[in-house]
Amino acid sequence: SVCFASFWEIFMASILVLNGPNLNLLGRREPHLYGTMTLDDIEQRVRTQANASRVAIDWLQTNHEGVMIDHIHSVLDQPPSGIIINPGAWTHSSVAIRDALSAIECPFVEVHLTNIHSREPFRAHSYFSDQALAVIAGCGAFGYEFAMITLLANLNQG
Ligand code: CA2
Repeated sequence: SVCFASFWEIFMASILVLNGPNLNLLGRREPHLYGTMTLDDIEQRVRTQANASRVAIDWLQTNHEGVMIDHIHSVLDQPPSGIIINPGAWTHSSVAIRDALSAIECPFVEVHLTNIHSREPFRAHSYFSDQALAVIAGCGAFGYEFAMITLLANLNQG
């Protein structure tokens, strides 16, 4: 089965993109902080990039912690090649999502639109960063694209 997994990954890598609470408001409120792109705009850009790299994308945004955890559990037995996660405010609060992610046997990249280190002090701590393959903060929507490049580069090395 290990052989089959690598065989499959050569032809079709898959990336799960997880977005936490309030990110559905992007582009509609606080553009000075979070930019003018909507989450749908970001998803379109990521899907275009994925198509060009022959990567399958599974995209989720939810405002409900349990929904996020259940979705992570749903890929336990068939993990994607990698996960891109912007946990939103759960970055600073959720041991539960951290634990769920740790159970999945694939690397993840943590993305933040803003530089969480230049904002309120409570945003500087993340429950995810020490487990992440990479952390990208302050690059706006580009962060998702950089995260995909990082995951694919890591796949090709492994
Ligand atoms: O910078 C990021 O991507 C964050 O993960 C965004 C979260 C914030 O709690 C984190 O500290 C950093 C907030 C997402 C909420 O996005 C909004 C967009 C428009 C209007 C209001 C909130």
